[in-house]
Amino acid sequence: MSFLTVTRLAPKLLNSKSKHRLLQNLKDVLSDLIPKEQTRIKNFKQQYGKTNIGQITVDMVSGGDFCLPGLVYCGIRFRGYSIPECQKLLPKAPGGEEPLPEGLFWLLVTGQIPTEEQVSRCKNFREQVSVMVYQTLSNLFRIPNCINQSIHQFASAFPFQVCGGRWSLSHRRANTQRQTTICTHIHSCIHTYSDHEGGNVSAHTSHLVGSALSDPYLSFSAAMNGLAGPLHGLANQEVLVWLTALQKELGGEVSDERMRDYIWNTLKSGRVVPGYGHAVLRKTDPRYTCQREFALKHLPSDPMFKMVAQLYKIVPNVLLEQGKAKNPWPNVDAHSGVLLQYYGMSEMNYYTVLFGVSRALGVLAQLVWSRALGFPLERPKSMSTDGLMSLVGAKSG
Ligand code: HAX
Repeated sequence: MSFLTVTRLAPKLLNSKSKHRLLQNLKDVLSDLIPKEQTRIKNFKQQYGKTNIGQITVDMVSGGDFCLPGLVYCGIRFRGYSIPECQKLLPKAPGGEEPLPEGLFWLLVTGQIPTEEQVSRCKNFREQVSVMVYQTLSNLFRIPNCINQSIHQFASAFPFQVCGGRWSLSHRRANTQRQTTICTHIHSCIHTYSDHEGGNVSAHTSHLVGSALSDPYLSFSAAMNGLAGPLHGLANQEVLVWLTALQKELGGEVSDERMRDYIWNTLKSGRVVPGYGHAVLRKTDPRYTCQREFALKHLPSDPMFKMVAQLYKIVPNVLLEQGKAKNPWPNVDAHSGVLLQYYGMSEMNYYTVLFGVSRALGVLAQLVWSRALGFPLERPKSMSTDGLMSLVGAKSG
């Protein structure tokens, strides 16, 4: 896990190979990069493999791994580039203002900013995908397991009561064409979802499953099931459900005071404010900021956006006053639903699927490197509570 992250945070090093500008195919570029990176990691391990990089405490072991120093983290960056840098440097569609997904994938997998020619070759590859693949993907929405999951008692038992939908929805085929058209308009809003270091549930799951040499399809499916959780990817849908309920209950424009009361009622009923807080970030999510800037430019008068903007002024103070959340600031999911809705994607159940489409770019780029560098099976050592107690000399009675 740690070496994977080292690779992901060493982009500029890979970037220095200017000759890659001449290689137009992704496969050629990777064939050149991979042996060099293999050697670099091997040398690093040989020299520093036994170097101690931190301490492990009982809190870390029993606290969901949150603080284990297994990942290097320096904010949300794509191979070292900030979101605004990516927006500036990556190739765009003619007349477009946002990076093309193929260019972002190229960056994620190679660490290099691609040329327009390189991106267009990737796009050609996409066009070769057989119709059967699309049909099969469409049919996957009907996996019986997922239907079972949506009616299972866990779905209703979850304390966050507005989490109505599942990512594995029974998406209505009749709408597929319309949704696809909408998707092409809004893909520029969603590139921000593609990657976010290796520790989040979806990225980590794909890495874990892939470490058993499960193929990319299996690894990605597993990741998507993690993404479907309301504390992770489903949150963008939850946000919109919550906003809609807020709008319905309070009416059109509302005072800050009434909005504050509504937020407190949410908290007092034992629910979380969706779209706020984060496991590792301790500031406003830069992906939120990116989407906010997009909204300020393209939909400044949209009533839902105005509500999101008003919440941004109020929620952090309420969460600070409550004193529980370590990060009172909005995350990426606080905004995306409003953008999607504005562009006509009214089926909220589909939001997490879109997140998944975007996240595929990041986790699959990661998987390429995991295999190229031969990362081992991931197998954390586990121990019982009694074992942990005796390890630190505590009485187990
Ligand atoms: N509203 C109310 N309470 C919150 C909160 C929020 N938005 N965020 C955290 N808290 C509470 C936690 O529930 C926890 O309470 P308890 O001590 O009673 O259990 C306490 O504050 C400490 O939590 P934390 O350490 O700050 O946060 P965690 O690392 O445990 O959890 C979460 C991080 C993102 C799951 C959390 O902030 C949350 O539930 N947020 C709302 C759901 C959400 O927006 N999820 C999307 C996150 C981004 C993402 O992955 N997108 O895909």
